[in-house]
Amino acid sequence: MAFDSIDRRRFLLLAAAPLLAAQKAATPRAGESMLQMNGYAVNAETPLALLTDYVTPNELFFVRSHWIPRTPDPKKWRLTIDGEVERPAQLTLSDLKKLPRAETTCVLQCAGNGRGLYAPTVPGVQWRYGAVGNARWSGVRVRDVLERAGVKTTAKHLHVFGSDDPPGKVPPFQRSIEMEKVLADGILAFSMNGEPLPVVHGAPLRLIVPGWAGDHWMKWVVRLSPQAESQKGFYMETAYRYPLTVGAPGVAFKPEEMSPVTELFVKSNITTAPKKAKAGRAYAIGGFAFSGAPDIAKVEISDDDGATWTEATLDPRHDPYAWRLWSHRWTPSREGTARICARATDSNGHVQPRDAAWNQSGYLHNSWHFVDVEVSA
Ligand SMILES: Nc1nc2c(c(=O)[nH]1)N[C@H]1C(S)=C(S)[C@@H](COP(=O)(O)O)O[C@H]1N2
Ligand SMILES: [Mo]
Repeated sequence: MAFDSIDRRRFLLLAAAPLLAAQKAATPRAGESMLQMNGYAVNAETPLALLTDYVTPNELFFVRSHWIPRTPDPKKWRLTIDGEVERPAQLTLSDLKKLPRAETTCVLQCAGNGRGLYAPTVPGVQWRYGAVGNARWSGVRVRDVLERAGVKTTAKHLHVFGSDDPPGKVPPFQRSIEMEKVLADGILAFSMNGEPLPVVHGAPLRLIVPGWAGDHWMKWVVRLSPQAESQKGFYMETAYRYPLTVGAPGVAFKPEEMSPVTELFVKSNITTAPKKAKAGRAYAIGGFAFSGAPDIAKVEISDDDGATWTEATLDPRHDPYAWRLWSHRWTPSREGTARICARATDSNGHVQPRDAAWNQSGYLHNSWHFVDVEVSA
């Protein structure tokens, strides 16, 4: 799409304008008080038409925060390491920067991306397509930080704490992640796309978990605590769980019939397609595909509801767990409404399903993405 970066910024500002107006209108008069409905979190998704770059620019990257971030003061900020370690520590950012640098380009997708597309409707932020982006994250390996503290073999789960502080009795966003995954792939990032990590994305330090859903990617990290058991609480035992078996739409499972959301499901979206076309002419179609597997094997396009498929061309740029851009020259054959759809297959052989399995929290939506084009003679 032909947006330059100034247009993109303006676009986002315009998108935020109704929010600001609503805040103004809600200014309480003397004697009145507001009811706090949530933590005034900022949640913003990116329009699909802007997700055409291999690396999503920082100012276009979606934001999902449960509560008002209580942003750490970078001067006073310390990373506390305690729990199952020989040498508990308090590290400054410059201590961390003395460790070997680690960098990865990979997808961050909110587990709830696409929740708004499920029927029956599921409560929660009604994300459609854009709670996803691909960025170059740079920092230090979790493994290096924990080995320096002498992590014990008794530790099986890394408890991760951010500095955000929910109001009243609302449960804190506290999580843990299997030691095996976080030691293999986890990065503590202080830089995003070559710039210091922006505050909304977790400055001074956030966790990167390549291939896994966004709820594991703790922002504003202040404490890491390796433990024998997983963390308890609402965000481990109730939220971010996915059914062990496919259920009927609209029917809820019990928490013990579900397990934590981890790896992303294989998925592709169309970001570029004409709105109108003429039969017999060729048009550029494009999009991205990603998965919880490190690579995308192929992306196929259909304009006959999946009866026949043609392979799209994969862009040469790729990194493990990054998204893969794809493009395709599509020639509509007859007039009328054409419905184009894309289907991705990953390096583990998982094929994107026609319909995502309905689940009560609306996680990991990955149905085929259909786009309509009006074709004239
Ligand atoms: N401390 C903290 N970390 C957090 C969250 C949060 O609310 N608090 N939200 C998580 C969720 S659900 C997602 S999808 C990602 C979103 O990261 P982003 O805002 O940088 O896109 O951050 C994760 N890390
Ligand atoms: Mo999320």
